[in-house]
Amino acid sequence: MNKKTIIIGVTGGSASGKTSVSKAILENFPDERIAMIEHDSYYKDQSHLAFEERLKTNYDHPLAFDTDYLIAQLSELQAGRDVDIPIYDYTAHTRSQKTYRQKAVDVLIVEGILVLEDQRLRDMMDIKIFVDTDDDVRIIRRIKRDIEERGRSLDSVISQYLNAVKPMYHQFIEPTKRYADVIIPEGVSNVVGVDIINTKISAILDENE
Ligand code: UZR
Ligand code: MG
Repeated sequence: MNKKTIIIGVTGGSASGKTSVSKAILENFPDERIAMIEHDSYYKDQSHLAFEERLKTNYDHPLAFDTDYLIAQLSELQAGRDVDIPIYDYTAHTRSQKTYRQKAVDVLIVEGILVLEDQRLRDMMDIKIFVDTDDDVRIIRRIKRDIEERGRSLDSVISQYLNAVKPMYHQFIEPTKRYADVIIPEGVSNVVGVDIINTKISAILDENE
């Protein structure tokens, strides 16, 4: 029998805890069965633009992503073929020259701020999750992360937040909550929510055996 690849979408605003929730799911299953794919890996290549130009891109808009490429690679993985996923460089604001090899697995977690925005992507998903964390908690985390891990200044994080992150959240991300099967308040600290999802995945995996 041909096994079906299970696709789980995990979305929520920037710094809501999407990555942490995804990792909490990943930890529960053996590596050869489950993997996480980040929509961020598919930010468009901007190497043809000068660095100053790249700074003007609205990275919280659906058009910043090469979602066609994500869909194509997900289809390859569903067909049982390995793919080479691009690696994004947040400091240079463009795709790097490097890729990483992803093997076909039983469960794929597709994580990102806009993974429920594209209908074709939604239609590929078996479980759709929205991580719902208060705006003030998200901005505090975002400031810390972008300064420590993504090489930004405090002023640049604040202006990006007010000019793009916040308005785009309300225009594009928050409206996708309606498509979620499950809404997890407060992300990974919501142990019960994460547990329920893991139980559901185990059940689907058992059916697939
Ligand atoms: P998460 N982002 C950048 O800041 N620079 C880039 O080159 C590419 C992305 C940010 C983007 C978005 N926005 O809010 C965030 N801005 O990465 C999404 N401004 O990542 O879901 O991990 O927060
Ligand atoms: Mg993240």
